[in-house]
Amino acid sequence: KVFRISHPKPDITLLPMLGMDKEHITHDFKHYYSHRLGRDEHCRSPEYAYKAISLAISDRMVERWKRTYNLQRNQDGKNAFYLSMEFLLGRRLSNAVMNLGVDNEVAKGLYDLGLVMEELVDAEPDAGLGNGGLGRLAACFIDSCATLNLPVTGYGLRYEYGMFIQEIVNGEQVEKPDHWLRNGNVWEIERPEYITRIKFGGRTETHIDENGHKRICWVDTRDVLAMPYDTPVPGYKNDTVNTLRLWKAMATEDFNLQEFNAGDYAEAVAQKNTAENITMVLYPNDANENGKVLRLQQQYLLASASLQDVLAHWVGRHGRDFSKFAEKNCFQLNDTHPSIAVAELMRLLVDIYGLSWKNAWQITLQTMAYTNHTLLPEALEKWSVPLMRQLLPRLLDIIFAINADFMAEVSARWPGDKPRQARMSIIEEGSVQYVRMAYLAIIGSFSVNGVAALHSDLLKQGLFQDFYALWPEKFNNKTNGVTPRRWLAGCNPELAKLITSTIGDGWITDLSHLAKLKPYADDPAFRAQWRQIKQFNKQKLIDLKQQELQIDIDADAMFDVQVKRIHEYKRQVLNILHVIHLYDRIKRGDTQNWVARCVLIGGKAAPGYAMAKRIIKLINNVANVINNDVQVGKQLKLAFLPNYRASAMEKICPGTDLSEQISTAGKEASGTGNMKFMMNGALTIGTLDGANIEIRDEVGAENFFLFGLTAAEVEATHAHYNPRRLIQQDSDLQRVMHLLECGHFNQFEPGIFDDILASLKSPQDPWLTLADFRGYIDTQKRVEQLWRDPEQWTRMSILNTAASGKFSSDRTIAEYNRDIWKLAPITADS
Ligand code: B1N
Repeated sequence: KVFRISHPKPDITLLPMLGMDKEHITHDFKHYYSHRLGRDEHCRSPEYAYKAISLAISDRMVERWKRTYNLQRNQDGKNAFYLSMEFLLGRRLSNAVMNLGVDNEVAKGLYDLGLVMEELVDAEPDAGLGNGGLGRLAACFIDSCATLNLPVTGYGLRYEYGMFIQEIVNGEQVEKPDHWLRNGNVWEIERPEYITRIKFGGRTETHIDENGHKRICWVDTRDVLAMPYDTPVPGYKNDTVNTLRLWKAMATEDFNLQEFNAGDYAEAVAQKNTAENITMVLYPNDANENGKVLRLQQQYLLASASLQDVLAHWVGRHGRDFSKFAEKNCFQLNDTHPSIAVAELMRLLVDIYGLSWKNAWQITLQTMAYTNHTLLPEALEKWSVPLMRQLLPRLLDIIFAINADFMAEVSARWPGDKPRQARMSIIEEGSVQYVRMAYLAIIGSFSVNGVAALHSDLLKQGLFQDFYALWPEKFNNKTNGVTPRRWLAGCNPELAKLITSTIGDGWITDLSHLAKLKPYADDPAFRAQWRQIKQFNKQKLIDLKQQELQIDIDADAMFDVQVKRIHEYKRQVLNILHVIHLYDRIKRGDTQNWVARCVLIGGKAAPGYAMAKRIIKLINNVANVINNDVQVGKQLKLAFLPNYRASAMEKICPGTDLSEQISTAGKEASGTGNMKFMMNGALTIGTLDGANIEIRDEVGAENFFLFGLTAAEVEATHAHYNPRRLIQQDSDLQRVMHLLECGHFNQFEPGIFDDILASLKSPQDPWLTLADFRGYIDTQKRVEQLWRDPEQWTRMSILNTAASGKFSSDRTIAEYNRDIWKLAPITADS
């Protein structure tokens, strides 16, 4: 028998709040450095100093985190959940100190100890749990939700390996695993108390219960556990700290042991790997299909664990009364990746909580909302029916049942229209059947949105037109945005300071205030300061990159930048054609009024995307020829920036003069890098695609360098596209193509660019690169004309920042909340 001294109630709460001044923070810093991490004054490692300061900051966040949780719980209002396979958080320390409002205290305190805050910040590995725009958008969104005091929880996966690290060897991309958790992660808290169990495989059985009701059981499954890890999401100086809950797959305690006799014990334990593999690695494909069993397992684990978590919480508070569930909960699906949640919510409500199908469907339809992020057919997810039957048999049954109800609705609306039924069915027929996940998402959601005005229109007119005809009220637009905390205040402190000293600091939480800068565009003194800061940021970028890139860059050159995933539709090749054209002009001596340029290109290629990898090689080969040509000298430089990622963008966008947004019109759903550059005073050269259109609307056509076919013209051009004729008719293009075709950039590597050249010259080229060549070259000339007038350039730079207010993710999230979520902000006095 165990004897315990029992207290009526354990007194373990209510420690006094920790001090936010530099004395208290540095005290805790020292404590963690010496006691928790066990280092001493002889250990001068920014890694451990980073960890120690992060622990001190994390403590302060945890206090506000609990407070937010309790306020939210007491308020008992509606909650939203952002389900996403990707949260590209980047670095957390600098963001946390800024949002807690202790950046100055921390920097001063560390300085007194002989430490430089920036060096500690740079010691943090990026949390690269995303590919590109879609993942970074999710990270900006949760920042804005916390800043707007909205009760929104992020749900995602805790990949052991994030986005791969890109190295360039002999001009080619080499992928290195990103074991970002190697040195621990001070920003997360493991929560074994909320472990959930996820079923895979097995089969379904029908039982009749004591009331004579049919109950379906999913049996003989191979289960996996999902362990939650919570990361705090601090709002900007508002004491709100929301939660990002990331799931890690784990083997069940009894994993497969029963299947093995004692002799196979080691084998059975080794099988744990199969379970834990599920969240081992992020699929590194951006806007492309993944199609692998492991990916479907990831998707289901995210959907099931998150929904079970929300339902368990609901039942804990309300019992099995779901009558108010839809009033109080909303799930936002970040693309189709988590859209199996539609079927999973049905399963949980019907099979586990015993609701009727009809009732469960009402709840599902009132709680799910779907965001589409791409029109590219190769990115539209389809899962083969045989695969789904094997892995998720119960979910497949449910999808077929949803589809049967839906087909009845379609045939009632359009009697006898069989082709339309086939077009709209969740199940694509063929030698193998497929489940179309986008259709499941649309049918199961009350809201469907695109991510920029053009994109949302194209969804209604094209890809989803049948669904738009059936349910026009479901469709809406939510133009993307980026958080001004990270993407202006944090990454560009000098510019932020100038802006604040000019118009006050209201812009940090209401970016529309930036419009007040407009009159200053005509103030020469202000322009001089603005220009000086840009110059400073360019120099900083040079200092950072010069050694690594081994090229001599001049801060007076125009910094012309294209950083984003490498994809044919984004047309990095068009950029290269322009660079080769400039090189050709230098070699021909056509250099009157020359404008020195430094062209920077960065981005990762999906490891399986051969053409994208070849484009990287092309950029590097062209760079080699140009940068080593003494005749070219400082007139033109080209560099590929390896391992582009969120923290790299924080250094690149403040020092950029010209932002390249040159995708084939109609293909880039929105783009968000375009917004970051604009905020930081870059001018844009771009097509009428995605959010570029809205950027141009905001800043005015005269302050934007537009070129290229419109989306409608792109569609019309395909039928009669004749790239060979375009080459014949344009002597500049002819010379550029000749340099490429004669192997000038691949003297000892014959044929390596043949695929790129063939696709440029193909009448079937989906990206119509050569169709936009002339317009692009001419527009670049206009860019140079303006560059030669620094006063005018600076004026336009200021006007771009001043007009960027719309592109705050605070505005985007306010719209999601107004039109879709309808949440009341968390307040202290409720
Ligand atoms: O989402 C961003 C947009 O700004 C970009 O224009 C868009 O290309 C991007 C499958 C995707 N669309 N689809 C993806 C990512 C990963 C994956 O496995 C598709 N990413 C986008 C934010 O709206």
